[in-house]
Amino acid sequence: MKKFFAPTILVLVLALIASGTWAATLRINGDNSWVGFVNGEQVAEGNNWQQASITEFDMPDGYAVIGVYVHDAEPGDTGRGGALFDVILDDGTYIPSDDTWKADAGAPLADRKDGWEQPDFDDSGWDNATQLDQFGAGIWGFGADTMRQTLKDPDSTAYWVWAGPNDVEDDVYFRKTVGDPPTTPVEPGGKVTTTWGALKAAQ
Ligand SMILES: [Ca+2]
Repeated sequence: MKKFFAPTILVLVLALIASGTWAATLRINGDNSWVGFVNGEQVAEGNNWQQASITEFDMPDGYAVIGVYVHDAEPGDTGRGGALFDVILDDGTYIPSDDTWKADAGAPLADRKDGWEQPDFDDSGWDNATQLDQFGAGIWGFGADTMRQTLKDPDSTAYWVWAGPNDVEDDVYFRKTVGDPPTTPVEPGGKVTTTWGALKAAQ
């Protein structure tokens, strides 16, 4: 009897942890470069628009505040900026970049100090994102085959987005709360566990 006790407790504990912990994946492509945040913590970056950064993270509180910054390297109308990203929750819920995300343009990331990426930041003054072509279409469509090498399982059905016309602003910020936030606001607690964090710790 005794030898079954420890494994049984272990299974029960693991089941409890699993039931209270959501996992999710954040995938970002940006033209030309980007930085991704979960609950105010940097979790991703990239500068090859055809190769998504892919970050897995835990949501111990069942929700998370996602922040995405994208920089267009060509000033003003000399180049068009674009951001394409999605969040996939572990129940299969697919949250694409589209015009339901909040968007704001401003100073480059290094000069922006208003805490825009923090969970408690008030983005009520931001507009909704400008929704451009869906993945696979439009001016970035020619790169879709290469992009699918990283954007698979599931295939992206997100939309390219920006803040305002995408030949004006070059530094654009996006925010959205994903998952199931509590009805009474509570800061998402704990440190975000991500593949990015593991990679940084190993360096
Ligand atoms: Ca530009």
